[in-house]
Amino acid sequence: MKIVDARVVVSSPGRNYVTLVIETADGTIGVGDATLNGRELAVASYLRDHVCPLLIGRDARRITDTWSYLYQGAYWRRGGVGMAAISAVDIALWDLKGKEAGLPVYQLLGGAARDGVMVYGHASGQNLDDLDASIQLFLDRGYRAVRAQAAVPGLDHTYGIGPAHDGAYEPANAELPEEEVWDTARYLEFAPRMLAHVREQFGFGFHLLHDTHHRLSPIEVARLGRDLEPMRLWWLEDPTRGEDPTAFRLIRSHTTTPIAVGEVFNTIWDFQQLITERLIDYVRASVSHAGGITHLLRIFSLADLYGVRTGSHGPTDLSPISLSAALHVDLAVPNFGIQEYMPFPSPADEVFRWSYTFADGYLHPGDAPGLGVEFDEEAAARHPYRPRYLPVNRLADGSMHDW
Ligand code: CS2
Ligand code: MG
Repeated sequence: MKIVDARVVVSSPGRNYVTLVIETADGTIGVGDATLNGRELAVASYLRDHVCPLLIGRDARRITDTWSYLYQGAYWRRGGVGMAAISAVDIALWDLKGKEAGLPVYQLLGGAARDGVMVYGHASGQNLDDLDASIQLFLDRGYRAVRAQAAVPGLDHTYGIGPAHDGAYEPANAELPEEEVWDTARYLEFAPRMLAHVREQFGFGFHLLHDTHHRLSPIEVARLGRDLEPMRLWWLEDPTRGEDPTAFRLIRSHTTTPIAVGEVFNTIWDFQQLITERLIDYVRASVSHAGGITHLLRIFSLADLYGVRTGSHGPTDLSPISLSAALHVDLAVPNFGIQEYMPFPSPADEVFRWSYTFADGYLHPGDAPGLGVEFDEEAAARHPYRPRYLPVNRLADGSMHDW
């Protein structure tokens, strides 16, 4: 299983994806996702210029050693770009290991601990009527869990609103970052009203989630969490910035609304205090940003010790390779909670052919050897990279705010 080639393909079948392709001497191909939305080329260069040359000649079977070689060997630790690169290598090596064994990756992780992976869909609306229609669509399709986001009255843009089914729910479609205006007071008045409306309309027979996208101060979250307690959320996501774990002590001391954090984190160290002090309920890490399958398993094992469950990041700005890798982990770990799921619109399906399937609100990664995703490099070449950025946020007076 000697590695003879490692190449990076940046393509844009709907949105930008960075894909690592590792080939072994017998012609087996392993694929990894290295996409970092809005900073794609930095990871592509990290891989092409600094990692791929180190992979040639290595034994693809030595996953843990390769992980440590790239992490410790870089001297510089952590960070989004470097960790996305290491994650892609790790995911591709697990894909190769599964292919060599002739087994789906989840079998190598201990086998299925459940029959399917419960997912949540993204319902949203410009107003409450649109939101109702969107939620109804997900319930009709069999989803057991739905995230609800609606436009805050009086604001021109609100995060998370859009035609969620076509993968364009976020305006990552500008050649330079668009500027949006945020107003916390309006949001804090609206969000409890919006989520109470959802429970009044649809009852409590499904799991309800909501994402605050890092925008509140800890004391504002404390109040929101209390206001939302009657709505029995599955989770309130990223209610405040995640950099300061002690902020969550304050939140925890005020509310029983469950908290999910970590889609922007990239190592176990980012989670350590949040998990060991039981300050959060769900780990939101992405397999392609938090060190691949190898490191994600470490984070999830730590979480399991403290009764914290998994809730992996899975938007369409991670490629289908990431979603497949996450599903193998989800199926196998004891403390699985829920998985985010947004179906990939065409033409992503021209470039990536996945074998996971959806039924009754659950995904299953399938039983193809490895991850079960084929990457078509010729199709990818038909969709070249386009510079695209996420928006930024300002307050009404022009101050920068978290988006
Ligand atoms: C979001 C993400 O999925 C989520 O919960 O918060 O879509 C996030 O905005 C993007 O991954 C940013 O690229
Ligand atoms: Mg989020």
